[in-house]
Amino acid sequence: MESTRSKLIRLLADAKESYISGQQLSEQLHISRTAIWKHMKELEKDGYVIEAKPKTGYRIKKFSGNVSSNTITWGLNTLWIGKEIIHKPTVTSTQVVAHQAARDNSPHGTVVIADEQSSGRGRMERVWHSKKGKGVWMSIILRPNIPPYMAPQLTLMTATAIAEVLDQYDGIQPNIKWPNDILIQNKKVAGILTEMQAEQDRIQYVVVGIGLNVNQDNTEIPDAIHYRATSLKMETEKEWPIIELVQKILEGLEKEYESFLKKGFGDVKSKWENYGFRIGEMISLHSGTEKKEAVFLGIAEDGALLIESSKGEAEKIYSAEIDWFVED
Ligand code: BTX
Repeated sequence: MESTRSKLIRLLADAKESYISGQQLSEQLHISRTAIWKHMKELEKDGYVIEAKPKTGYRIKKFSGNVSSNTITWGLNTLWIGKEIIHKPTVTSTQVVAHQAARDNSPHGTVVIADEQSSGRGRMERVWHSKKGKGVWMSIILRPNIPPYMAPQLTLMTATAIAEVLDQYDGIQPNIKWPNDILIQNKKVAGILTEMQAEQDRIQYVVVGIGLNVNQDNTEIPDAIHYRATSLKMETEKEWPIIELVQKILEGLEKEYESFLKKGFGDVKSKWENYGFRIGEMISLHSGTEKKEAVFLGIAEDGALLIESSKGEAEKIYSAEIDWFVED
């Protein structure tokens, strides 16, 4: 159900430059004019600029670009993801906060989001640079009723959902580099880190961390990763709306998750393969001292990487260093 606050924003947004009277708003939202006025004050606290003209009405002069649990909630069209949002200006890592929240029984779909991370992390304790106000740095708590061995499929599902969101925008053609990097023009724009707390045959919870570079300029990407990282702004030379991106990612993720539970991984697999980086091309793999080159065929039903073996058959690869012909 759309909240009164979301409806209010929608009515103001639909009116564009014109004013809507307090009377009209109160009739449409079935609340008093004093209540309308209180809602306007709350909107201002969250960064909206509202103009109130006596005897005429209200209009929005500027939408809020400030990330807060309110600004994400208003206009968020989901059933269960993001019904609880924990927003912090600065954290060490949203993963750390989300693990604690999960241990404290935060519900399935809880979102932890920060403006800045001082120790954002990638896989294998690598660093994830998370500049203040320049990207989406968030973690989502999931409590799926699936066996632990299927958890890696959630990473592939998340990557697919993000690629599909980015694909909606003009001028952006995302790829997914197995298993979980989102690339634009061969450079990493987003990463996903899935961490799980499980017993042998039961998942207690999963924390899916998403880092998406949005509004960094060239100079705001550290030198060491300059040649292999990018942001949406660097690709398009314009500022991007972080709140809208967060909302679209959460909405896309909810849809993908529901479909994954109902229909299984097959659907995710084919969507993932639509974006798969270098599918059909030669890649080179190293495992221990063994090194081989093979054609990358796609992903298997269980999420493993599929290559063409020397006998011409499909072979599953679960762990190997892969040289994608771009720096990893
Ligand atoms: P990864 O291990 O695949 O990628 C980490 C590597 O990516 C680093 O070693 C570095 O080379 C490069 N890198 C670091 N920062 C960036 C960046 N901002 N853009 C592009 N490349 C970068 C990928 O790990 C998973 C990242 C998940 C990040 C999210 S943010 C919210 C959540 N909280 C948290 O601490 N991590 C997750």
